[in-house]
Amino acid sequence: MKFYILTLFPEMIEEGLSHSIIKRGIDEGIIDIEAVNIRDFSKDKHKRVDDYPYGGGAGMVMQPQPIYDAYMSIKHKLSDNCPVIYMSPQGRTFTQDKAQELSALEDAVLLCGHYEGIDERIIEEIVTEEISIGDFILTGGELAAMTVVDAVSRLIPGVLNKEESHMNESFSDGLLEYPQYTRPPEFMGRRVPEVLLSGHHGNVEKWRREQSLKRTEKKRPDLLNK
Ligand code: 4G0
Repeated sequence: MKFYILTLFPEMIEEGLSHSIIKRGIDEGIIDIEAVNIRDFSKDKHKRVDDYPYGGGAGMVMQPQPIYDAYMSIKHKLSDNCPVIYMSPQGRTFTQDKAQELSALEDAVLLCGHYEGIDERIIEEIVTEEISIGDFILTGGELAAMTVVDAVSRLIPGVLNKEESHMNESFSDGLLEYPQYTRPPEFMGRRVPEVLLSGHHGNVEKWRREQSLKRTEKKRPDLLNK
């Protein structure tokens, strides 16, 4: 899968996604990330990409032309049904289901806004959907885009190894993960639950299922009603 990221901070994207699991996915050719610098498409002699909002008010708005030209510069490389996703606090909340849906695509464009947002005509003209990673405001859409790339990439076959893949199953059953322990058997006077040391596989499975349910009830009761 190829991700095209339209941004004012391409180095932030490249640096942020150049580690561990995502790096391996890129190195193995399973995923590809192209950060396109919107500022390169400014026609202003000072390379400006923002301007004052019509009607007045606080803050600046990203102008439509540099974003449009940045998009047109990659358009010939995009698949026919490639979504153009605007990372915005006004979008639908990103979920594991949404990550699963996107992971089936050939490619996706992620548009990162700054300032008070972007000129509405870009949303009408090129954006196909808006996604939010949660109800909070960030300085820019880059951290949101990187979150989406990470969550989607780890669902693409071959990006995770066999061991790492098990971690996906925990959220897929809609329950939280059971408690995990490693050596030593006692730490600060706290013992690892005896059942885990017993070697009785059936009992271990039963205990873990109970713990998952209890934990979900306590920490995320909203998940149980789904
Ligand atoms: C668009 C995404 C983009 C509009 C982006 C800000 C949070 C998220 C941005 C604004 C972002 C998120 C109207 C402030 C850039 N912040 N929750 N910041 N406004 O996904």
